[in-house]
Amino acid sequence: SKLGDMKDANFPKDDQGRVYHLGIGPGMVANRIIFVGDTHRAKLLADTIDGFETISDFTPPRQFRIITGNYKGVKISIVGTLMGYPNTDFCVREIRAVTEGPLAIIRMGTCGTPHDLVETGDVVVGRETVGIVRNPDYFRMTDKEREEAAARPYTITRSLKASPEILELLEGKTAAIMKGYKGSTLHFGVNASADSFYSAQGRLDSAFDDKNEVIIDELMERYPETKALEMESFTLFDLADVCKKSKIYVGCLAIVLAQRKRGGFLPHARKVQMVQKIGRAVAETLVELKME
Ligand code: R1P
Ligand code: URA
Repeated sequence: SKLGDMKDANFPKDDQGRVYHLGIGPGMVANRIIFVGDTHRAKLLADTIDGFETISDFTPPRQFRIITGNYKGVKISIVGTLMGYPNTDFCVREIRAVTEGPLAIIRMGTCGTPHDLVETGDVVVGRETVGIVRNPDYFRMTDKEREEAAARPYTITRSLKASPEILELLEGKTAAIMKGYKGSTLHFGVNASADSFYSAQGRLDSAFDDKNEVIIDELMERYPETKALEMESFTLFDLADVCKKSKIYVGCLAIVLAQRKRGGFLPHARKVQMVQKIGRAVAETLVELKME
């Protein structure tokens, strides 16, 4: 039924405890969750993970998507988070607000790669993730101010590790599925989440003075094992790390769409194929994960 009027300015909920943007209340999302940016990918996974039985499929007015189903006797939700840091923040916080006990969230995304040895169509499991954040002040500072503050146009953050319990399962499951597969290779490495698809990912755009010509080189110098460049996993790991309510286990993997060194973009049909291929690895990881 429709969301009611919001009651609380600090953390808005309606009289049934449903949160403002995701529109879910207690019991409307599982504690084991797959995050995807693209809401169509959420549906694709629900339809193609063999044995996944959909119980509910909900799209709130803000166009997130929450599909919940049974897989091997365990409740799993597939959440279409939309793109970027702020949307991920909505999803993690509003899901945390309507659930109790430990959560496990694995992001299954798409990405670009800044790494020579990674090709389009490959899969990258992120053992850790860093953020790349544009520094707006830099663009308005004088040279003297920049020097005094040692300011840079982009901040590359410290890295945050995936939960070892998820990583062990996810690496094993994806490796088993990809074994002997000719079309693409599985990689393990660092994931980097940028706050823009464009500036902070080093894309050049003559319409904007982005000062981002060297950002990819800086990233590779600091984290040479960076193999995936996307927009959400860092926020997920960051919030899990500071969550005080109960533990949030996190992991991430991504299908490589763009080869940023050599050029090239994966055709849509191949992307769909890869989603169908590796979805089961993520679902099985969530089912087998032992949460405290
Ligand atoms: C950009 O095109 C989007 O694709 C990637 C990025 O993280 C960003 O959200 O992931 P998804 O395909 O999961 O959305
Ligand atoms: N998603 C991203 O964030 N970047 C890419 O280059 C491709 C997909």
